[in-house]
Amino acid sequence: MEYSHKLIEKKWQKYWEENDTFRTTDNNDKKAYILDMFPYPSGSGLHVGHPKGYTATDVFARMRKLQGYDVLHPIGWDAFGLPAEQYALKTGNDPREFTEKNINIFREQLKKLGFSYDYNKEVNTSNPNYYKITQWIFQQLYKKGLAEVREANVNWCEGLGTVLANEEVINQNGKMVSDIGGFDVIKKPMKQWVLKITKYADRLLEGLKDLDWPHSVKELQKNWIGKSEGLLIDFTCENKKIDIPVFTTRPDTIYGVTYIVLAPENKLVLDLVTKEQKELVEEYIQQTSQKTDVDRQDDSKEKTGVFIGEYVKNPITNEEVPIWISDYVLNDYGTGAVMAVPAHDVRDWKFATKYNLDIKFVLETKDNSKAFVGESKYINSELLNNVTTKKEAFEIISQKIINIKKGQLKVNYKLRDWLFSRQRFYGEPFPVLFTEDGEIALIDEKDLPLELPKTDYIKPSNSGESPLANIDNWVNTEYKGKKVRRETNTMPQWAGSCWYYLAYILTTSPNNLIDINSKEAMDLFKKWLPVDLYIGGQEHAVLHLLYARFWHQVLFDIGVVPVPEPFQRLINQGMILADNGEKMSKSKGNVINPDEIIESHGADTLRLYELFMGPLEASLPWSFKGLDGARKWIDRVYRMIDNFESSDHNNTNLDFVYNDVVKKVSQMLEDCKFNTAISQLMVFVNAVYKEKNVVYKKYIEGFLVMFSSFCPHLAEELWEKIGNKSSVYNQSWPSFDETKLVVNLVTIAIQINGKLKNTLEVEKGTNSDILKDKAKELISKALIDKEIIKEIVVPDKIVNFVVK
Ligand code: ANZ
Repeated sequence: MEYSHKLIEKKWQKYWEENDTFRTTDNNDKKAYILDMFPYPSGSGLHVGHPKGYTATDVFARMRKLQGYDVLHPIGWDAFGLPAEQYALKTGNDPREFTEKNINIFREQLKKLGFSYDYNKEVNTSNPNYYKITQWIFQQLYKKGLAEVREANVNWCEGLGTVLANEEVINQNGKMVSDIGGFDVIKKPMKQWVLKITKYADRLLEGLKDLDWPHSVKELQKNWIGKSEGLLIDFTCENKKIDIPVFTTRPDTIYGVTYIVLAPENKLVLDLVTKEQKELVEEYIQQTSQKTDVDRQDDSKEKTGVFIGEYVKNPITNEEVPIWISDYVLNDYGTGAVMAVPAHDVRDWKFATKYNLDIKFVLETKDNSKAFVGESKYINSELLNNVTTKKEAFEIISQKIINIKKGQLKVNYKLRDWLFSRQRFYGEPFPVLFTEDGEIALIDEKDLPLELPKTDYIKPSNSGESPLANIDNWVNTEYKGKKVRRETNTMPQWAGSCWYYLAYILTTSPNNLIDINSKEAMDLFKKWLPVDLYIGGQEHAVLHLLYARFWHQVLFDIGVVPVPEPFQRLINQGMILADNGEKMSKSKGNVINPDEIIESHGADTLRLYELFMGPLEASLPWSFKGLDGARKWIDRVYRMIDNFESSDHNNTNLDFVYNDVVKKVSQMLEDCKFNTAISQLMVFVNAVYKEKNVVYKKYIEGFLVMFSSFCPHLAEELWEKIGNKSSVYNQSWPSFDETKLVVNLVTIAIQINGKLKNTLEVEKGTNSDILKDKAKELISKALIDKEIIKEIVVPDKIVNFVVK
């Protein structure tokens, strides 16, 4: 017999809505803030991948609620963005309407999945009430000197008509392309807002230590920040009286320097170059400007460069070495100049062998036909000969260089400041003004938000600026009696997602937020922060999570939030792939629409199936067979309640299984091991089916409470069916009785030809096959060379092997 998911799911969704069942409470000391990465409400609706993470957080949030916590489990919309703008451009519609429509579709879809979101707390990053605070936070960054307009060599994407952050550019076969759309990206100087995230590099690294995050994500963030500790060393060109600072992490190899290399764009190059070499050098600089950083760092490519005619003195050896330029040295890392040690650096080796430059080994190696990059004994290094560790050599030589005033310790980061302007319409306007004398002024707090102007038709401006540049009466205006010009760029989509987890806390009804900088806000932040569990895709390992942490740390420093890190525990859910293991995509036509599954199998089945597929973190292929299997089991649960009478009398048969299952499920959910927790629920159901008609009511109820976190609709229905009135969501998570877990062990005698060889402790009722296997394993030595002719098993008592 099957149950009608359509009737039941509608019924309970209506009940929850009418009873405001999931409203956030503030009754307890214990709190749980369970967060999903909020979706971008695209035109194509919810993808079947979304419910995987969303169900995981939902199960966890429901468990916490049933355990007596105050739970904050909200959802909202990362609503600004390029697709809506492009749609608007194509159709002449307003991106706001388009976005609103999509949000309504998404919300309906989420409701159909029965998530326990508190929709009173819904936020939308494109709502003026929301971006008022985004703008306020930007102003705080500005006031703290962390935002400035800078002429920067930016990543210009012609295809998208905008500048992109480094984080939004990827390397595709040695070419820089946009991560959205895969359009070509080139370097181009432009005036842009940048946020000085580099000032927080150390804090961002330090903060990772105490977070309960996947190791891989921490590593990605670490590498992205890319801290390296080294030395700045001055090499002096005596002819020109110019000091050239280089950054090196290997000052211990200074005796092996045979030339130095400057980035072609290094400003010193034109002062250093000799007349004879000038033409060649200028030609090379010109060539370099057409290359991308990705190309320049590609180690498989042949190295190129030009000698610039001058020499510098090695400050330790006083040797004269030639100065070269080459594009393998980047201008915006370190000092844009390196001391080259071809014997111990692979790139330098390639360059030196190509141009026939000296190679001098200063570390012992057996094979001097290639660069040696490991550690060994130092040679040809006056101060270091006989030193064997890099660390010691680093210290000795650094001290020497510092003493002779030729250098200083220096920490460098790969992290770059964050390019924060986009030439787009559909984003947050910057709450700033440019006065006629070129000054930057902030719009007063009381005049926020600065709203996006209404316009009939968005079109790109001819000058490569944002479409906002077309709206003359918006751009050129007056403020406090002065003529001013507005910023026409808008903020990147990251801005809204940098603080949305704070926005939920501030929200009293959809898109109504209290002042972020108030005592009331602080009290709420103290209650709810940090986020206890954050689940989302691995694709956000660097960008979103780094940007959000940066803003959070700034807000912490100015006393707006009470804790230094926003997200205490993070889990990346795996993807749901097509049944052949490929990524689902519209173009491949292999996308599965959750609406159809809800229609055919029910939301409870979809929820259960997606968590039962395998570990949450794994990417796994979709299987209709698996989906059917999930539904079959749910039907079995339904029949279990239907067929079995429940009684207040406990016949004790299920004592062990029930308590064991409660214990295991509770721990597994704590560890977010959802698939194995479901297996345990199955163990209980199987045990019930072995019973004769009557089951202890308390056990059935405990089961339903646990089951309700996975399959809330059916759980509510069955809860009602066994005679309860109020929602299963008002119950308590079941506890287990440890004493019932021990009585169930029995000792088995293991015999060979009737003689006792050993004993074995097992759970009562362990089946014969398992007993035989365990027994054989235990006395395997005694069975070697023996032929077993008969195996006698008396469950719970004896295993006897009759041998020849
Ligand atoms: C001499 C040397 C000897 C180096 C040796 C390495 C090995 P990370 O860890 O990435 O910071 N370098 C410095 N600035 C550079 C630039 N603008 N473009 C390209 N390369 C640059 O690496 C620092 C090392 O990268 C520095 O240490 C420098 O080469 C190079 F056996 O100096 B080394």
